[in-house]
Amino acid sequence: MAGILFLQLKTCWCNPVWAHAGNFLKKPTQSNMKICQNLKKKKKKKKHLYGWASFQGSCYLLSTTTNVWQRAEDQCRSSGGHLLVLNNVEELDYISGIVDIKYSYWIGLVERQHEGHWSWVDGTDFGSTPTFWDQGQPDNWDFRVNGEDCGQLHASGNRKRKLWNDADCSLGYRYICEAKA
Ligand SMILES: [Ca+2]
Ligand SMILES: [Ca+2]
Ligand SMILES: [Ca+2]
Repeated sequence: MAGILFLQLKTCWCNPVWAHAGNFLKKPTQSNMKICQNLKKKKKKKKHLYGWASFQGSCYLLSTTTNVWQRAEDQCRSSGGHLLVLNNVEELDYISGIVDIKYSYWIGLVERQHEGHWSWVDGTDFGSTPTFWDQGQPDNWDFRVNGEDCGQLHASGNRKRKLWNDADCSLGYRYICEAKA
């Protein structure tokens, strides 16, 4: 078990593609720094190792820039991942603890065919995962010309479990990528 965790950390902290785009949330531990430096066989700038989050076999990357939903998903794909897929409440609570609460973040939730037909970008059966819509959501707010067909974690005023909102896919928000460790 310890061996598996070790491998996950190594992958998460050292993948340069993800690290470059990272949000520098927390400093790596001394041991992680050592692992990375040994792996790379050369000294890396510290900032390239920051911003990594690892949980239950996944690596997460929180963007610091905004993008429309599809571009956000494309960015995640080009880094070997996809927008965040929330498989269980533990994952949501973990993410809720590391996001900047004042921002909304795109996740891998999208209504593709018709209203009410939500799906996860990685093919996970939407019906198999718990839902956490914020109060009154999804409302497909018709003030927006395009409707609201993309899912996000809703900004909030205090640190608690983040809830979901449907939003206009053509608006720019921060986003969260997920990749297998
Ligand atoms: Ca997941
Ligand atoms: Ca909608
Ligand atoms: Ca909404």
